[in-house]
Amino acid sequence: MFSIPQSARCMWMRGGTSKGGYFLREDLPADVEARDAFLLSVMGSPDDRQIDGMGGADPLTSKVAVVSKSTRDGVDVDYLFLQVGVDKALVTDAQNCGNILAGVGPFAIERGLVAAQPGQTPVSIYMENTGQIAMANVETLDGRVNYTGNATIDGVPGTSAPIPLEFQDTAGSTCGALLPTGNVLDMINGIAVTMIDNGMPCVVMAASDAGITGQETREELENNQPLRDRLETLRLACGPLMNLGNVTNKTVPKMTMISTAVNGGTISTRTFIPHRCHASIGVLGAVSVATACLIEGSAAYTLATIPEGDVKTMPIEHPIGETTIVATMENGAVSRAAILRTANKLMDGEVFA
Ligand code: NQM
Repeated sequence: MFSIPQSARCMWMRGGTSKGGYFLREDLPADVEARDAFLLSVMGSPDDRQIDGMGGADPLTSKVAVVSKSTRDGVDVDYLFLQVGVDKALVTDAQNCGNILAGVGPFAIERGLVAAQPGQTPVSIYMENTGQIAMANVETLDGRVNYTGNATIDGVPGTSAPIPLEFQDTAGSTCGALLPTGNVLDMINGIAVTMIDNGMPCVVMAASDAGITGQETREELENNQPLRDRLETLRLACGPLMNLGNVTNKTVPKMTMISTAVNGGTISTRTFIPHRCHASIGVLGAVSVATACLIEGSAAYTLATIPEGDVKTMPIEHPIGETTIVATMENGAVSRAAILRTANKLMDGEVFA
C-alpha cells in the first residue's frame, strides 16, 4: 500500500493550446502508483466534469509535465509528459505532448534549473516519453521569463511572447519506425490508411473514406456516434500493427481524417485524440500529418498542396484555424520540424490532492 501526499508544489501553465500542472520531479512521489493516485486526485479524475479538481473536463486541460535537471550531455532538462484521464482513472506516459512542451522551457527557468540569458534563453529538453530532444527558445528579460509579446497561435486568444520549438530525429518516436507497418498505405477494415509516427503515432485517412466531409466542427464530430465507433474499431486494429500493442487503454494512435485545405494551407484535418475530437491538432500530431503529406503514395499525398523547396512551410488546417509546421527535407525525408508556440504562467503555489 502507498500513501499520497496532501499537497505538492506546482505551477499551472498554458502550454500552446493545452493546459496543465508543471511539477519538479522531486516535488512528486517517487513511487509511480502514489504519483498517479496523487495526480488523479489533483485533477479530480475520474469524473466527466473533474469538479473536485484542477482539470478542465477536457483531455487538453488534464495534463502534467514532470521536469528535472538533466544529467545527459548537452541537455538542460528532462521532461516526462503524463496524460491524466478525465472520466477514467488513468495516468499514461504512452504519449508525448508538444503543446505542454512549450511551457517546459519557461518553467525550467522559473525554477532555476536553467539560468536566464540576456534576451533569449535556449533550453534543450530531453523528452522522456519518446527519448528525443527538443530545443526551445524562451524570451528572457532582466533575468526573468517574458510571457508578453506579439505572437499568436490559433486556439489561444490574444498575443504572447513567441516560443519556437524545434524537433530532430522524431521518426519512429514510439512505434520504432516512421512507417511501422513497413507500408506507405494499408487497407484496414476497408479504409486506406497511412500509419505514421514522426513524433506522434497517427493513423491518417481521407475524411471521405471515414464518411465525413472533413469540414465538420468538433461538436458535430463528437456527436457522430457511428463515426466514433468506426474510428475506435479501426484504432484497435491499427495499434498492434503500429507496434503499440493493445491500445484499449492508451491515448495513441491519434486518428486523423484529412481533406483538401480550404484556407490556402497544406491539408485540412480533424483528429480524434483518440476519444474526444481535438479542438485544433497536437504539435507532434501535426508534424506526423505534415510528414505523411510529403510521402508519395500516402493517404495524404494527393490531397495535400505541397510547397516547393527543401524548407517547407506547411499550414495544417484544423477546426479552429491552422498550425504551421516548417519541415526541412534532407535526402527526400523530413529531417527537422519547427513550430511556433506560446505559453503562459497561470498559478504558482501548492496544489492539493
Ligand atoms: O501532438 C493532444 C495537444 C496534444 C498532443 C493530443 C500534442 C502533440 O494538443 O504533440 O501536443 O494529441 O493528445 O496538446
